[in-house]
Amino acid sequence: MNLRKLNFLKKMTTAKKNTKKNTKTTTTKMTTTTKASSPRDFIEAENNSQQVVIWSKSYCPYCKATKQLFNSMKGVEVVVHELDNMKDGAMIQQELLHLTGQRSVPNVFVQGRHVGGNDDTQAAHQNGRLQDLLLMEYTPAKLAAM
Ligand SMILES: N[C@@H](CCC(=O)N[C@@H](CS)C(=O)NCC(=O)O)C(=O)O
Repeated sequence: MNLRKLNFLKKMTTAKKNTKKNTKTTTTKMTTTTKASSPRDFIEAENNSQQVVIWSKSYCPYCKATKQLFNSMKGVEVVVHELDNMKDGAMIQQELLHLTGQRSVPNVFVQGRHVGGNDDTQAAHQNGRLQDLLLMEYTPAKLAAM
């Protein structure tokens, strides 16, 4: 194992410990406008910079269940984009379909990784994958930049 990889694994262990101690409360942000140059840029910027992003619709019961799940988790920062309240919402939904193969909402990303809809997210919570993703300090984008 090379030194870089070893250092990365050490950092990851520390990150896991720190994350467990973290008691930051969950924040939910509603966004109604986009400043990015294209829907795709906006989606990628959000997914790659936030711990959890839920592409949602305000009236959707499946979205509500997903938001409740993340709101029940301490120390997890969640950003919710209600597509039905956004000027570019339809274009963003179309772009999400291109990116993920999924048209329905919620469309959930954790640490830049696509998790899926509400069913997928609840299942990931049950089988532990969601917790693994939430604890992943070093995302693919960060690793590529190392
Ligand atoms: N099985 C899906 C169901 C999601 C679903 O049916 N969402 C509806 C909104 S409640 C949807 O996206 N409909 C199409 C649309 O709004 O464009 C899940 O678990 O996420």
